Amino acid sequence: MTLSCQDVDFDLKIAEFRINGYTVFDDMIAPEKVDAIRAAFLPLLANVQERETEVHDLGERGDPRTGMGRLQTTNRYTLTIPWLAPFADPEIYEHPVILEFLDRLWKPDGYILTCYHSNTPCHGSVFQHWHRDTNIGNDIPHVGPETVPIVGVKYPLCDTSEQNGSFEVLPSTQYLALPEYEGHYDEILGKGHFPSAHRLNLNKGAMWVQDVRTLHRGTPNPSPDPRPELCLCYGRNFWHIDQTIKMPESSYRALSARGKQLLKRYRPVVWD
Ligand SMILES: O=C(O)CCC(=O)C(=O)O
Ligand SMILES: [Fe+2]
Repeated sequence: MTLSCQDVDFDLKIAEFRINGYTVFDDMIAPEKVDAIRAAFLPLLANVQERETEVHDLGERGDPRTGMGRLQTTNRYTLTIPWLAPFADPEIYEHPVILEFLDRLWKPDGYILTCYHSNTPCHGSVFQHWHRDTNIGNDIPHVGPETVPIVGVKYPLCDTSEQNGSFEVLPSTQYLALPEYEGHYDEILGKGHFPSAHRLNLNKGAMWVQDVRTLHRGTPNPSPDPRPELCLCYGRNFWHIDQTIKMPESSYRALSARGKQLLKRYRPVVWD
């Protein structure tokens, strides 16, 4: 059985999110569904791995249906996820628990879906730099807005642990906005005592919500298998982000009313 809204103390989850800068929901997606998504994802990853042998600044390349992505750092890939089955599943992007959480964090219908991508450390990957997924500390120095306007809703396609490169987070750093620290966290965290650094060891089927400001890093994956995690980005209507989900107009027309509202800023493409 997967989690439903009646099982969740949303006030508590909002408090976790506001205090820690992320919150985890277990048992959100049936394991068989995650396995089917993993099976469809691995060939896309293999194509990107074969083509993208060097780290470069040219952005992601390729067709999302067969593998659009790039080598981000040593043995670590980012891919755009195609808006197609089994990835584009309303049981996931319209998950009632996620939408209820976002409705309470922001307001109902006050946000849209802006991107669908993935992060995958493979065998031999190394630590990323400590970073945020936004430049807010530099763009708006000394100001930590109370409510972040964009979040990543992520789900791993396997259990994650120290053995396969689980995500590492420094909780409660989402309000820290001192420009003189930005770009220097590796040095500071490497030298000092920061015992709150925490590995997000997740169960397959979990989904979690990340405040994009919270400091974090990817970690080495010493295992033979890739550790994929897919990320749906949700943002408030007023927040500009230079990313859109692409799909044919016919796919958009087939969405539910809520799906149409969430994806209203999609970019139409012709997929023969
Ligand atoms: O998924 C991970 O291990 C971390 C990826 C990440 O934080 C990023 O690429 O921005
Ligand atoms: Fe990141």
